[in-house]
Amino acid sequence: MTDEIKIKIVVFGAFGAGKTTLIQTIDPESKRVEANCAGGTTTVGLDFGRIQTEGRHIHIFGTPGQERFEFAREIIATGMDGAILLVDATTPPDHFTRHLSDTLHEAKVPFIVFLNKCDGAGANPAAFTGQFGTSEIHRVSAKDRRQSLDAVLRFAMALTPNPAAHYHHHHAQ
Ligand SMILES: Nc1nc2c(ncn2[C@@H]2O[C@H](COP(=O)(O)OP(=O)(O)O)[C@@H](O)[C@H]2O)c(=O)[nH]1
Ligand SMILES: [Mg+2]
Repeated sequence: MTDEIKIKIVVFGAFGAGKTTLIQTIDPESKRVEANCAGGTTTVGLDFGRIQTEGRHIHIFGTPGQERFEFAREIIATGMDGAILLVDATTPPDHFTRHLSDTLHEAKVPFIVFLNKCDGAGANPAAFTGQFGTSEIHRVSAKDRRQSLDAVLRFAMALTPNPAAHYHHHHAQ
């Protein structure tokens, strides 16, 4: 009988930060799920990937990046063991990303920051120094499989599965 540990990781980040790319890179079999919300008038996309390693089943969910889908993010985030905040390092720090960071700190969810698109000449990771409190920051390219997988696995292996973890949002100021 195997005693497999399930780990739920949720990827947050603004629209275009690279969430779908990251999940596709680490799990080429990952699925994109379309959910109907707001009475069927709005479609919310989410990504779902898996990594199986050393007795751990790691489930990775990508959240919708649009601000108005706060409710969908809450549902996807319920019960997460850890979070990744994905940031597009080719654009200046923005209010929405700061809001996500504040929310995750308040929820006391273990989370790390990936400064993404660091493969490109346009990336300016130094602009994000001090933006995310005490959270660890990694410079990555979501298109680079080894880099992305290494960073996600190192984070996932250090997490303690916590079935009681919840995500509480607060409104952006
Ligand atoms: N140069 C570069 N482009 C990236 C990287 N990750 C994502 N992109 C591009 O950024 C755009 C948005 O990525 P996507 O994964 O759809 O973002 P999402 O909205 O957060 O899911 C796409 O055109 C990607 O090809 C990266 O690491 N480097
Ligand atoms: Mg996406």
